[in-house]
Amino acid sequence: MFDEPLTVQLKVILLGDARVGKTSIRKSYFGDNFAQSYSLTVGADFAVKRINRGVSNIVLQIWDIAGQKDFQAVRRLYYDDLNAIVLIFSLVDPDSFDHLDNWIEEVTNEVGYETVESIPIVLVGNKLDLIKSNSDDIQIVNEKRVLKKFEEYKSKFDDRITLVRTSAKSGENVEDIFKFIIEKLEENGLF
Ligand SMILES: Nc1nc2c(ncn2[C@@H]2O[C@H](COP(=O)(O)OP(=O)(O)OP(=O)(O)O)[C@@H](O)[C@H]2O)c(=O)[nH]1
Ligand SMILES: [Mg+2]
Repeated sequence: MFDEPLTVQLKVILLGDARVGKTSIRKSYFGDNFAQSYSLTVGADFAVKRINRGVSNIVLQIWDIAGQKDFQAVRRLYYDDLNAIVLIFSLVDPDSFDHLDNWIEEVTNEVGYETVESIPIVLVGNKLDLIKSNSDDIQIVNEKRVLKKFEEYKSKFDDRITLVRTSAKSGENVEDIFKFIIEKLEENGLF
């Protein structure tokens, strides 16, 4: 039947160093309360959001992967069949920014260039609220460095990549991450 809705499963993975806020972003997107205390992810967690888009029923699987080094071997199990990557650093953790390329490399080693070079990618600078707080004891990632990195990624990934600054604490711009992914996948004809 032509008017039968089409169900599409989309797998999105959240990547980045430990403590950048992957779990917090996932929870914020699902409307859960923000947890101030850190509880590391072991292996991976995932949650599913159902979205109606035109004639399509989208089942958005959001995989929130453990960022701690110890979980590298386990992480590899979760990269299969991904449709989009959310690559997260903390705007107040320069090391997490310096490690972005390592994450691209890790995922590329698992799923291959062809996949990474064809799917939507969202570069996320999280903890925006802390920058706005003007606290003295934080180290902010230089804005020029962020823009330079984004330009570098744009020349590599074209318009399949975007940059979003978020606060998982306030929820600011978190929706934009997933909105971009859904729009790009729709453009690509996935549904
Ligand atoms: N102020 C502020 N704190 C945040 C934000 N996002 C996360 N945090 C805090 O940062 C810490 C780490 O957050 P998580 O979401 O657990 O980090 P993660 O990336 O999932 O870490 P792993 O599971 O170990 O890979 C927690 O204490 C959070 O409360 C944010 O946007 N603003
Ligand atoms: Mg986590």
